[in-house]
Amino acid sequence: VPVSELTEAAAKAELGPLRQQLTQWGKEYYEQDQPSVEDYVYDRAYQRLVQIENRFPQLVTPDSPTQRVGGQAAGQLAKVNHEIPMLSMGDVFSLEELADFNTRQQASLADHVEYNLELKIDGLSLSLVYENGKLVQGSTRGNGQIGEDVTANVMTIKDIPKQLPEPLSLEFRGECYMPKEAFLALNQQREAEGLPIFANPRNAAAGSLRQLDPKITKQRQLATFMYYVPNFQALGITTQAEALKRMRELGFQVNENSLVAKDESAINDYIAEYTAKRDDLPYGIDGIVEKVNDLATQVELGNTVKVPRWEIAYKFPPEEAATVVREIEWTV
Ligand code: NMN
Repeated sequence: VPVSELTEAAAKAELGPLRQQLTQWGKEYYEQDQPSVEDYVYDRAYQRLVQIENRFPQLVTPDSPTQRVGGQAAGQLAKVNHEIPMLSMGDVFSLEELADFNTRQQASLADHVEYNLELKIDGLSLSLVYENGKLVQGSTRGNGQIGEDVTANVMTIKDIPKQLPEPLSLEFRGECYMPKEAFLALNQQREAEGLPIFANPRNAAAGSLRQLDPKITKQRQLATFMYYVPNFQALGITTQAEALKRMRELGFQVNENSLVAKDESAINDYIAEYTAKRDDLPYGIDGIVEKVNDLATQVELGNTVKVPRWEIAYKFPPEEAATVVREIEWTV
């Protein structure tokens, strides 16, 4: 039934099982690193939840998946409190939706908006904290407020600087991922050893970073792309593009395929370019991220309870074969 035709009673009846299903899929994905469905199946169910809640805002509950980030910090790893919450990201699934999002966003702003476009690396978010230039803590996002302490594990990741060239006391955030080649080799090895294989590079990265034994993480060839400085004021920078440049100078890995776009046609060209190049990259991407480039404007736009209003992900359409084979019916 299209959402526009739902009665409130029918919406209410659908919301319970829909939220339960998404919560279950979320647990499998965020906490167990073992998703049972493809992302687009999850995304489609999530979009329906968003649409129903938009139509019947009185039915929104505080425990709805639309109101919270990720999963619980699980397992025996120590917990870390995120002083600045690690949020989720809104997403759109077509160029039209993206243009609508931009139009609405720009209507609330006085000045012309420039965007920084970045690839959406298919890994998991990572926070790195430095004190006087020394790496002192690594943590996962968890539920956004409380993440998992993976300090011993990040110490084994080769491309993460353990010492910065400047005595900064600052947090940096980015994505931890497993390169495609490392993922294929890992699964081959696991198969040969009779172990269960990982569903995709994202889950392999998450499973490898969230280990109790850093020796296991060390064998897994994890890599990072850093993309965010929560306390950017400390660096005296004013744009996201500068943040990327500074992080690169500090020795972090920063993805080289970002672009400052001034208008819709530049945005659409970028999306077309990476939709075509996606399979040739040595790491997985599941979309592109568009960020308001001016950092003061980001602060002005702020966040919802779950996502920043200054960034949005455009997600690539699922591969056609997968769509046909995996039609999953989750509605009641
Ligand atoms: O956790 P955030 O930052 O909101 O990211 C959501 C992403 O995680 C989306 O790309 C979504 O497709 C994916 N996801 C997938 C599953 C699944 O079961 N395949 C579950 C939860 C999230």
